Amino acid sequence: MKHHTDSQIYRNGNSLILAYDHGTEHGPVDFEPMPKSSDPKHVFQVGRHDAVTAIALQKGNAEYYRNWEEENNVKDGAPLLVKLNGNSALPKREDYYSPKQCSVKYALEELGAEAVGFTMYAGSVNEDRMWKEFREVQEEARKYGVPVVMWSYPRGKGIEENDEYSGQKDPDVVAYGARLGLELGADMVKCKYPGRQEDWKQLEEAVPGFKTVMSGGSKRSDKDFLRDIHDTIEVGGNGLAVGRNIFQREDPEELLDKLEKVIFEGKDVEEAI
Ligand code: FBP
Repeated sequence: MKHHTDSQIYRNGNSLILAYDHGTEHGPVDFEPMPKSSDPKHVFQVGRHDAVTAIALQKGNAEYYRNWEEENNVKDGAPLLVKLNGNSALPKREDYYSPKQCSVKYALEELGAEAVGFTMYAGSVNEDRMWKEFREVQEEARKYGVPVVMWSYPRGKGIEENDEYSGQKDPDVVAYGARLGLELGADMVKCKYPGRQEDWKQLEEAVPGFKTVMSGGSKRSDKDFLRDIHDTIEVGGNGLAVGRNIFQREDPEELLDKLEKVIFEGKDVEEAI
């Protein structure tokens, strides 16, 4: 069974996934720096930029997205990636867990998704349960022939209580998370950037030829952000899945223009800026 590399979520082999599931994961607090970003229609509109190869939404927003497209006769909206699981910042849990609230069938048949996404918290006491849920998602997605993107975020007691690791951004942990994506049957992994190019190189060496994208993280300057994404691509990365660094900007299109040059046109930071 081959990996899905011919989907609309790729352009020249790379991807820029606009993630907009923060209202679930972090709450409305993420929209405070740019209040217009709490309106999904604003972010859907941003997703029409040519650089965006997918928009990642929770089920409710995905329904809203399809209605928005229909009502406004939008034909060039970003391909839809439905995030099948997710968790809020509200509960006090024994350890990390991301429950599933959308089936592959619903995402594909009702929402017409072009891809699906799943968060995996390896290292949590809930890892076994999440593996089982991922297995079901992955096998179901294969029947429909759509790519599965794993938000591979190892965290929880297994990481925190292991003295060999310095936390969830430890390069060994991040590389391990990427490898799990490959071995559990994802088509692409989205991983946190540990902070140095050599760390991403280590990750790439753990998954030769496998699709990897950097997870955006909190907002930083255009230059710093472009530098990070450039450095990952230079050592084999395939792009970006980004939320706050886009929708927390007054003019996201400006940064998307620059990202397009770095991610899809192989430009240097200085050429892109
Ligand atoms: P950002 O670019 O804003 O970091 O978004 C990427 C993302 O994976 C989102 O899809 C998700 O909402 C968020 O980060 C989760 O981050 P965390 O679990 O580290 O709080």
